Amino acid sequence: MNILIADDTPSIRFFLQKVISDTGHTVHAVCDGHEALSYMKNHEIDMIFMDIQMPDLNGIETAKIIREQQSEWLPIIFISATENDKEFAEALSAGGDGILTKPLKPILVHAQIRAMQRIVDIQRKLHMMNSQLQSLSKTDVLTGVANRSGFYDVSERELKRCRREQKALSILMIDVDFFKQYNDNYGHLEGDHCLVTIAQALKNNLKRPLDYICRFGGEEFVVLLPMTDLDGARLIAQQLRQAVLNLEIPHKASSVSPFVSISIGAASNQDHINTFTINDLLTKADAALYTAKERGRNQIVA
Ligand code: GH3
Ligand code: MG
Ligand code: MG
Ligand code: MG
Repeated sequence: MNILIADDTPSIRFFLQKVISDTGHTVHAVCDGHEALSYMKNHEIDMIFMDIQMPDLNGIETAKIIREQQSEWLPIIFISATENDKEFAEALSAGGDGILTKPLKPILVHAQIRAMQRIVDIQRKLHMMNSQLQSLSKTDVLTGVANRSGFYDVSERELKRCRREQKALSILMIDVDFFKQYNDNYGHLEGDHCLVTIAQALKNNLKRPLDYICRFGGEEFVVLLPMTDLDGARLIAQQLRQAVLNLEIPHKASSVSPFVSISIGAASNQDHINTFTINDLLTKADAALYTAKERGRNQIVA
């Protein structure tokens, strides 16, 4: 942990620095509440030992400010020169997590650090679980690519960015041809397996880091192409269509190809950068996809 000491008495700062360093934690010391607050603006700290009686801004006032400013919980252990119950109660109400009285004893300082470390560890674990859950909720369980919710997050962000830079953004709507027949012929499990293979092929053939693929639902995928006009989108769509054909997944019930194929509708906001929404683009790409199906499938309409 990074531990901060705030105490106006030099001998206490010196003593605490030594005692805390012995535990292997990193330690920094300041002389009063103002210094503590300004140090915390520029440094990440995990715990603070703070004198209650300090001139100017005392420990209790400083703790109140910390609790107002910090969204994260930060362990605050007060140090007091007096055994004053009323003051102790006030210090804990202000947001303190523990109190040590002077003269400080190393054994209690160490025990206090271990106690706070336990809670800090739990807090970190919860953080990690929270971000894992967050990322799981944006991922399609079957194929491992993003799901629709992930797509909306990223596409809104990228749309704003493209607008700022006055660059076009394009969308591909992809649908597997005659997939109902594929399921009917090879079974639903084989159908699932086919979707996983297609998703991976699509993902592997998107070379730029900003390009983003999601499973939009069923056997439909949507690809987001930031900083890309319609010509660029058409080019990428051709590569993706070819990549899926190259998988050579047999599809004997398809009337357009011996192998599983896809149809793609492409749309760009290149002529409406400041007005088109993501839904406008999806609607346009969906209409293009419908035309691609009508014209015989296994092709791109832009
Ligand atoms: P088209 O060429 O016009 O797109 O024909 P299609 O048969 O692919 O179109 P349709 O929308 O009628 O059928 C889509 C099929 O995709 C129906 C459904 O059973 C299948 N499907 C959707 N989601 C899944 C899935 O998660 N797993 C499997 N195995 N099949 C799925
Ligand atoms: Mg003092
Ligand atoms: Mg479909
Ligand atoms: Mg289909």
